[in-house]
Amino acid sequence: MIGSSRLEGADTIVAIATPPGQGALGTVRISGPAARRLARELFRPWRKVPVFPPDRVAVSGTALAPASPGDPAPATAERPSSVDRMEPLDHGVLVFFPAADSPTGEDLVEITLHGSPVVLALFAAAAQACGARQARPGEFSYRAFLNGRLDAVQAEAIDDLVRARTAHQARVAHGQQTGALARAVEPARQALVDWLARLEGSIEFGATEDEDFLRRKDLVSGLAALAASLDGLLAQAGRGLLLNRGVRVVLAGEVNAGKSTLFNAWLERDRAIVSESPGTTRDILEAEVAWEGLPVMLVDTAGERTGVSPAAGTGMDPVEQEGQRRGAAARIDADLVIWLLDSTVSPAVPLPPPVAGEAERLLVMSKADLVVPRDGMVVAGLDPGNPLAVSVRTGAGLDDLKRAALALLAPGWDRRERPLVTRLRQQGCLQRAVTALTEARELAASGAGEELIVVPLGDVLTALAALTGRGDLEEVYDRVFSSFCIGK
Ligand SMILES: Nc1nc2c(ncn2[C@@H]2O[C@H](COP(=O)(O)OP(=O)(O)OP(=O)(O)O)[C@@H](O)[C@H]2O)c(=O)[nH]1
Ligand SMILES: [Mg+2]
Repeated sequence: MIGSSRLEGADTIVAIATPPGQGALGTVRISGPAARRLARELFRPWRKVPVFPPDRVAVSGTALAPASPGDPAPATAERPSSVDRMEPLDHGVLVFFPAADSPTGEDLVEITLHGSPVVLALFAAAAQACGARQARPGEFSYRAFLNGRLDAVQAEAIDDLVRARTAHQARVAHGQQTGALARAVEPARQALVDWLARLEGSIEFGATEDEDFLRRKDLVSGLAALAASLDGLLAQAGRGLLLNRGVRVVLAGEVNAGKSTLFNAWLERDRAIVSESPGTTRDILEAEVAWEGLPVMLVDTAGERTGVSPAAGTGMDPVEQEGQRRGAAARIDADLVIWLLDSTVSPAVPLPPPVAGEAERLLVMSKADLVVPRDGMVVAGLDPGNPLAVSVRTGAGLDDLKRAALALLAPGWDRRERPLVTRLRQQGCLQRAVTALTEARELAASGAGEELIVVPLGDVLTALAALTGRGDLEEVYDRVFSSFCIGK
């Protein structure tokens, strides 16, 4: 299985590790068997060091690049570098990590130079001229995974951490990076290995129920407890997945209802044009905010003119019609539509029917500061006892609306929760494990033979191993013969 084998015979890869564009600093990473040689060819330390590059010590010096850029012949083993003459490129700092404890599990060099895209590109090209290959996306982490430095969930967590858009996402990703999910699953996995070992022992040695290492009743309840513990992880998976991908909330409603005003208020900046003339917004405007740590893409759209059918050609500006068409499309892509109803329009205009596939609507009365609440404000779909009313002018109701939206978007959301399952892949592995566990428990409860029960239990173990990309069935066999030694 790939997770447990070291990566043999790998080539050496190079990449600029910092984002594109200018910055104070930029880092080039080189990983692979030739990393040490490349460090010597591409970097001249300022101070004499007994051995260059020293392990895990930052060394200042001059980075070099080929003197005459051209089309160098490919490097070979005898003549690894095709470059004969190097010239200074920039000053920088080099750190060498020997394979034994490097992040990738291979010799790794990180050279930090000034953050000039040109300098960094020339330096990466110099490494290639000396025999390295341009790394593929994610290849450093992939090598770390193949070399056992990371499990699959940890590798995903690094990706999540780099992509985190809210502090909460970053904290959750960091938890996963430390192996929190693998640790949470481990007790269940251990228990499972134990059950499998007992069952295998019983099959192998023909032990009967009286020999008290395998009572059927205990097996059934043990498997139920295992399923419950994995179910607990799955229960948070929905929120973990939401945290990872974020949600889309579309602001919709009649023209002039106050959508753009609310959009700006939630963004805390003057992003959309607001005016008292109806039909101001035409384009779709998007901006991301964090609600209780959940990334929320807010989408402002063109207002509707109920009763005015765009198709009927009522003389409505074609640009506005196009805006409405785009707004309707945005409501299909949404996770939630907040539909604003202008409190000052009385009686409230009828709601246009939802477009096919439109996300759930949350109805809200806007401009609450302009009206005295009165009994007549009953609108179809609004809870008459508890209409959500907001005023951006006074700020009234804005937090309640956010809470109501969050309750619909992510039931049970609590920013103190750190979900361990944040990806569909992880959820799928756990789901497979629970399904197979259920099957095994049912077999056990119905009195099926042990040789039948071990089949789905093996599937559970495979699913859990797939979760982290580690472990295999061999472990079970080790346990059978090492810890069960039933008199040969
Ligand atoms: N008093 C008061 N006025 C508001 C409130 N919200 C919006 N308005 C005003 O209502 C008018 C329309 O606001 P917009 O935010 O442009 O409305 P919209 O729904 O985006 O309008 P369109 O883009 O034309 O569909 C502006 O004059 C706002 O200042 C509010 O809470 N209280
Ligand atoms: Mg608007």
